[in-house]
Amino acid sequence: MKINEEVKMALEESKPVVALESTIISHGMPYPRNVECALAVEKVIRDNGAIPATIGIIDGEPIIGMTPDEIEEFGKKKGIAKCSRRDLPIIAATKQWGATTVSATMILASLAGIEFFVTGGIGGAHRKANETFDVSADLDELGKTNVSVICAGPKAILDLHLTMEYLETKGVPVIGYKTSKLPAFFTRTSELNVDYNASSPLEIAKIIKAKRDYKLDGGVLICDPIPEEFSMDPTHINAEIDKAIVEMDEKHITGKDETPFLLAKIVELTGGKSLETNIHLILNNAKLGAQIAKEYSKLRKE
Ligand code: PSU
Ligand code: MN
Repeated sequence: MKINEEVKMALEESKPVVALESTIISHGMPYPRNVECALAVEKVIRDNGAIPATIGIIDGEPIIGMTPDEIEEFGKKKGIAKCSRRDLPIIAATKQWGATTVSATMILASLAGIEFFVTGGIGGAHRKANETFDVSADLDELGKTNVSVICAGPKAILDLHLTMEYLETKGVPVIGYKTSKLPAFFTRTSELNVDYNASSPLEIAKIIKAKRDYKLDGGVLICDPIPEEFSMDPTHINAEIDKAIVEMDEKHITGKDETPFLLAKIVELTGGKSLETNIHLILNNAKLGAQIAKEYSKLRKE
């Protein structure tokens, strides 16, 4: 594993470090907005007092803290493999490039000693998962790897109810930031409740610390609703999501190709509006993630 100097130093000095994933760059957004977004997210993390570490795999070697040039390459290069827990050993042994999903990013962050990770949305139980078994590896990872994830909630392309049930089974606390409703990525709310409505980054840091003190392996999932001014109309976005899912089924797109297909299709169907929303919410998550990481390192030093 290659850990960049700045990240290594920060970890040695117990400074706050926040991991970022690379699937969102290569499979989640089109070029060049993907690169602009990745660099802007890093800046927000720095502006809020933490060190960013974008994670990806280059020629089989995990990189913890990619350079801006590496991020640019990730954003441009075609055909980078989407890498989850399952794919990691293959990508490493065959010396491929790998864009790490939430699950693989958590694994590599944890190996490097990073405990916080900011992204847009996590994978979850897909609609009809009770028949297809299509449950993202992200959920199992949250159940066992000690990295907490800050996101804007699971996307409504998923079955949110099944996703919450699965997280409960795996023992993952789902915390809403200043909300008691589960945010659904493009929208601030859904019909479901989170497990706890936290009012400050410090309160969240204390919950994570308690989880560690009790040696409860796994992550905490923090859901930060998209700011009001950028949120989408639920009726409109849900109608577009339904259309995208119909087309996915018609085209027999399955497995790891589902999520990237749906993300790209929704951008197309909303005339690019969902992409802008996506970028705003990640920047918003980055701010909260850095604040939580900062509070947590203060708590650890007390
Ligand atoms: N959801 C999003 N944007 C994303 C992803 C999910 O809103 O970019 C990516 C993340 O990398 C996540 C992965 O870990 O998709 C989940 O893929 P799957 O559903 O195949 O597990
Ligand atoms: Mn899947």
